[in-house]
Amino acid sequence: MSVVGIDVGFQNCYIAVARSGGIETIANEYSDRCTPACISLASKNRTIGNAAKSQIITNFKNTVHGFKKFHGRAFDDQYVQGEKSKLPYNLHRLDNGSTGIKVRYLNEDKVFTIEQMTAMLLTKLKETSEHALKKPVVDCVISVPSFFTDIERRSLMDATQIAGLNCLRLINDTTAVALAYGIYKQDLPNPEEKPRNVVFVDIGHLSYQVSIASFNKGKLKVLATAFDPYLGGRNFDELLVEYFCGDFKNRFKLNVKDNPRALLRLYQECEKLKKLMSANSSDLPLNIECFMNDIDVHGKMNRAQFEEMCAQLLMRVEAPLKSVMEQSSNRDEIYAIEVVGGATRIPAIKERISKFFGKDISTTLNADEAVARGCALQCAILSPAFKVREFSITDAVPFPITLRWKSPTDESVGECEVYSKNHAAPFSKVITFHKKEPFDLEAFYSSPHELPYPDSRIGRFTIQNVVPQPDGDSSKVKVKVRVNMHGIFSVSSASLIEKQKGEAEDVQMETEPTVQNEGRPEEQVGDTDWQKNISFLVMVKQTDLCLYLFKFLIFLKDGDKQDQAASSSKAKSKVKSVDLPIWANTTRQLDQDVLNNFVEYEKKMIIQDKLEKERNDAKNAVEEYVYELRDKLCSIYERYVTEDESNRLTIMLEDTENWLYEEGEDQEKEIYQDKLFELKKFGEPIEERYREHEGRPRAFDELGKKI
Ligand code: ATP
Ligand code: K
Ligand code: MG
Repeated sequence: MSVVGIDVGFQNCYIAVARSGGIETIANEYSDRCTPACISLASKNRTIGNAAKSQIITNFKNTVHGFKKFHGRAFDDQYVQGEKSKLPYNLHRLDNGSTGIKVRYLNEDKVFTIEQMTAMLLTKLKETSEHALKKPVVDCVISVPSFFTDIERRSLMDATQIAGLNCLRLINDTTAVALAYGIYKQDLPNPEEKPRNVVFVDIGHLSYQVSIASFNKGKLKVLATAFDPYLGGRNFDELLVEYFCGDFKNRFKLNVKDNPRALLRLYQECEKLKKLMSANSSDLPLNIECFMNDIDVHGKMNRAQFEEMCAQLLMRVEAPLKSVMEQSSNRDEIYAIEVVGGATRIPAIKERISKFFGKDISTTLNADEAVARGCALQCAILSPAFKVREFSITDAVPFPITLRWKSPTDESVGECEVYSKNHAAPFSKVITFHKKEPFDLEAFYSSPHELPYPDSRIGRFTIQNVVPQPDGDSSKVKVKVRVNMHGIFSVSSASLIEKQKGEAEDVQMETEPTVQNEGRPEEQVGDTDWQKNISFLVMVKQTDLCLYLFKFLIFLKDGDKQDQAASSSKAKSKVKSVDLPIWANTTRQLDQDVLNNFVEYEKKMIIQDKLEKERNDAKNAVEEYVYELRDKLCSIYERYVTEDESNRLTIMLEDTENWLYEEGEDQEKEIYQDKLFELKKFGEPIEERYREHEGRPRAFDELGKKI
């Protein structure tokens, strides 16, 4: 099994793999460890990563980037609509209302879903890791912003499936960083000692995330997270672009915003300038030749000016820090503040963070690669094939989750917050209901004001086949809910407890039920140790009408908690449990057949890219052979060809060259292969003669030496 960690950034992706030597960040075919999150579609193929990035300006309508945050979003979503006007490519409303991307591909108009776009990117990253590891890559761990909601996570999981990856865990960016920080630390406090609290800050191109985690030997626990989903490096680029658009309008009378190509170029130059300003506080130039209407433009900026310009943005650095501290312990107990992410290189950002804590920040982690490394470490931990130091990771639920239930026959409604904010995750709970008929459970995020997503619904789950007991009493129905390894909520199983004669009223420890899910089967990784330790708590709740008494038990299954009650009752009671089917309707998840089609289509595109590459290689081989033979004919082969032969061949080479520019420009692979074969029929005998002659004196010399 492969051990691969992938950081899918808004702008930059990184891959880390486990090899015998340890965790290693790997480079792509351009010897670049960063693969841009960029895809360019064309008439014969698609290019992904660095090659696509170089198409941003030339093929701007079909070069897609900056789409990560569209995952799980409706076309009408405010964020999507806000981005739409800024993007050089077209967005499109899909039939189900979600966001699609419209491009020209294989000479046709084509709309791709966001899942498909991310899958393309993942295909590229998969290939890069396969090349490095020299074996197929399927298993991996992928990073995700900690504030991604259920829908966004499900959408990203769909993308991994389209790319043929088996994502063992979607791990939160800052949790991956915490793992990369903690796993090698030799001096962490012992389990019984006071933990070490560390703040992790990651500011990327789009988003700003912060978390606080506590460490003891062999474990980390995320205490709290906070974020500004729309504060990152690109906000700073945008301000610079705004400034220079105004500047160029005044001084050169140019309307940059009317010209997409010029605007994209300006973005690139402003980003470069921003990076330079991080290292240099003096005046720096911004020059672009032939910018628009054949005009060369030039401008300048220095750090002080830049910081003044960005005052509003810089003010936003504090809020997430404040939030994360308010949610957890006080600030004297912070051992270190570790910062990663490209935008934390901006000196003013570092200053703000440091000032907030009254403490120097530390940059011991690789700002670009820490997330990917953490992902690879998590993958190694999950992999049976790899031996890693024992390290347990407890993440936190970012937004509280509530369950609401309704009975179809009576009017009774009840609800319960099953996961509070910062509740440990992954985590399962079992809720026991007393019911006579099937019922619905509705899951939703219960504090919409803090949700960086417009819809608080998670899904509706119908517990089917519920029947009364033979004596007409309500049946005891146990429903297991879960926030899984990916931070995704699900009602994972339900069972009906049948009364037997002589039943004790005690609660049973349930056997692991089989899940009948109308959606996709979930992953089967980890959390088995929960079954060992169970504790429970009983809650009683009355409906408004006081007609029904709902009794439900919540079992908190937690590795940290001990339970005697459940296990001791097991021996006494005689009950039979029947698994119940669950009909799950989670919002905006791809249907299985749609997903299957995407899987097939992705495979087709991979083959198409491969064929196109082979075709191009075959064409290049002809071209190279023409140049090589022509070159040799008037140098090393000269002595071995007659004038007549040489003339004939020269004409042939010239014809081939012309052909390559005309009708041979765009042919099938086989045509190029035939062409090369034809040329070689003439070229190779000459090559042979040359070798024979060249070889002779040397062979003679060798013979001489031996004698
Ligand atoms: P996100 O985490 O939001 O999904 P990402 O992971 O793709 O995005 P990073 O690679 O962490 O983002 O950071 C990219 C950002 O960092 C860009 O805005 C880039 O311009 C900025 N950046 C990189 N180096 C520097 C630097 N030296 N000075 C200022 N900004 C920098
Ligand atoms: K990144
Ligand atoms: Mg990032």
